[in-house]
Amino acid sequence: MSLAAYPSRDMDFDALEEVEALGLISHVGELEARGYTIVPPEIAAATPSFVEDLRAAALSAAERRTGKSPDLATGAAQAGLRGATGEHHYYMLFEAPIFQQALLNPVAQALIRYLLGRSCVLSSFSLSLKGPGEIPLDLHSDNGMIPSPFPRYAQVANATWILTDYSREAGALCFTPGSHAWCRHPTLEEVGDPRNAIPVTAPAGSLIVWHGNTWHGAYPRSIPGLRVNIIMYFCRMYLRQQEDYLRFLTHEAVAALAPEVRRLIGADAPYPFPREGPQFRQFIDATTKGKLQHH
Ligand SMILES: O=C(O)CCC(=O)C(=O)O
Repeated sequence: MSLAAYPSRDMDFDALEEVEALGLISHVGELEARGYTIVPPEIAAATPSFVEDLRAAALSAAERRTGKSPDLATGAAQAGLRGATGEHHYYMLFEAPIFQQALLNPVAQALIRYLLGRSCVLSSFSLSLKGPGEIPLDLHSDNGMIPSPFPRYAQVANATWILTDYSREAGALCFTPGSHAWCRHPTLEEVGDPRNAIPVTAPAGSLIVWHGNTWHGAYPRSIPGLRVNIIMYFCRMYLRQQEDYLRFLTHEAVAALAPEVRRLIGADAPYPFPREGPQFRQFIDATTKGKLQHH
C-alpha cells in the first residue's frame, strides 16, 4: 500500500508558538547554530526542591536495582567503573512518579518537539551515576545504527537533566559545536580528539538538549563525588524505540497513564500496524493532537 496519503511531516505544528510562549527562542537559536543548548534551572522551571527530589528518586532507584548505596560526596560505589557512561540504568520511567513529571516538563517537551515534530516518541528514559574514574566517553552522535550521511533535520534528540553540578573535572558532557550540520558520524581519528569538544559547565537542575546529529562525549570524573543525570532520549515516531514499555505494561496500566505519557511511550502511535492494518486516524492524530499546556 502506498504511504503517499499519510501526512509525512508535522506541517501544521506550531513549534515556534510553543517555544516563544515559554521564552525559549534564544535556546532554539543555539540548537540551530550549535546543535545543543543548556537551559538554566530557572528557565527550565526546575526549583531547588524539584531537583533535590528528582536526584533523591534517581539515587533510590539505582540502589533498588543494584543494592549498592550511592554516596554523593565520594562517589565510591560508582568509582573506577569500566563503562564510559558510569552505572547506567534503563527502563526507569515508572520507577518513581517524579520521573514522569521530569519527562513532561514543558520546556523539555517544547524543545524536543521543535526538533522532532509533535509526533515524536520517547525512545528511552535512563539514568546514569558516575563516580571518579579514568575512562572518557568518546565523541559520537546519537544516530546509533543510522548510516551517514544524516539528514540535516533531527531524527533523534536528547534532553538530559543534570542533577549535580557539571564541569570538566566533574566528568561533564562535552560537545562539538556546529557538528549537527556535518550530518555524519565522527571518524575513528575524530572520536577521541579533545580539540573537537568543549565541556559543559552548568549547575544542577539545568536541562541540556541536543540535536541527534551533534557530536558529544564526556570527560572522566577527576574529583571525588558522584555525577547524576537523567537521559531522556526521543525519536521520530517512524524509528524503533530503544525501550519497549508496551511489552511490559498491561492494557489497564497503559489506559491509566496520563494521555501525554501514553502517547510518548508509543501507545497511540500508528506503527506497528494492528492486525486490521493501518489506522489512518492515528497518523493524523500523531501530528495534530497534544498541544502543550503552558502555565
Ligand atoms: O551523559 C553522558 O555523559 C553522555 C550521555 C550520552 O552520550 C548520551 O546520552 O547520548
